[in-house]
Amino acid sequence: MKTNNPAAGRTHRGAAILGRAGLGLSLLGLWTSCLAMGLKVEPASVECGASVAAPAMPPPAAQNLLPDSQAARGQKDVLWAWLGSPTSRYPHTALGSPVHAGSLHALVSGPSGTLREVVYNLPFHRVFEDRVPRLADLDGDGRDEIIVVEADAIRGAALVVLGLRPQAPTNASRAKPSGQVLIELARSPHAGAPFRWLNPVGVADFDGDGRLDIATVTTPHIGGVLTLHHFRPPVLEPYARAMDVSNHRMGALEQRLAAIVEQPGHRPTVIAPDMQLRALHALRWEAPGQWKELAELKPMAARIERLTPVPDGACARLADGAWWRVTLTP
Ligand SMILES: [Ca+2]
Ligand SMILES: [Ca+2]
Repeated sequence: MKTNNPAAGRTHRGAAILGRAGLGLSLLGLWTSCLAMGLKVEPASVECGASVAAPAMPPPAAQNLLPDSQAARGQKDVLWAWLGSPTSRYPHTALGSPVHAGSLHALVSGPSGTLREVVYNLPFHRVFEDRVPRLADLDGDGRDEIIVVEADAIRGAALVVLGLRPQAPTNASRAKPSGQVLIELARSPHAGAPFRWLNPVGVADFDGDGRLDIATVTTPHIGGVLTLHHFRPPVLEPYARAMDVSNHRMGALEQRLAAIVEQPGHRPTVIAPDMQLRALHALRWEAPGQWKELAELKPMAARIERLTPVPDGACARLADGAWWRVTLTP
């Protein structure tokens, strides 16, 4: 694994000795002596015994829902969010289909308590290359932000954060309540080329500054880079990167292939597969600014097909049909 910290303007000493791909395992070996924690992997029952709620049924308003996508239900200003306007204008099949979303939709409470749909349409050269909008109040203002992967025909994917804001009054609507509109609040750098994609990991305060950050894996099929971003509108600012991480299999619909573990007294840990999806990393961004591999790279018995969070770890479903409980141990 190669790591660096652009925000601190310096490179972890491990990165300096890794000039080419394929040496990540060597570095992990070097770190073994300083490992203080471990990953325990045990056979488990289906879903590791956890009760898993069925995906929420989309609201009746979501008639143009993107096929194979999920609507997200919110508890704050966004009651529902979903991807709509299916289109084949960006023929990339990372998620198993060339059909992507041309619009994002939110269901909100109107001024008189009635439900109102707010629509955000992308220009023709962009789509949402994603299957679920994610809701999180990133800045703690009581309003949810919507996190979604967008793809540009020239520059590839970027992570985008949108939110509801009051609509600016116009001459025609000056006498009426103006309602709300969806606007872009922040975006990450693009992956850099057409059909280069990224897959979100999740939201946590990875650097302990009291503000939520977003983790993604950029280009998870061709050289995945775990990237941590600060939410600093109008940008999602990358501040930490680690190589040899993947959280998606090319062509699969499943996007959940990494877990964030939060334990008292520690910064959050990301458990995620390596590039071959055959072993697990446990990575934490430690003060003053460097990655710590908390455990040796943990080989799994078959390819990892899904990884979901459970207390102190993750639940893995493998390609051979087996389930494994992964626990981050002191
Ligand atoms: Ca917010
Ligand atoms: Ca933070």
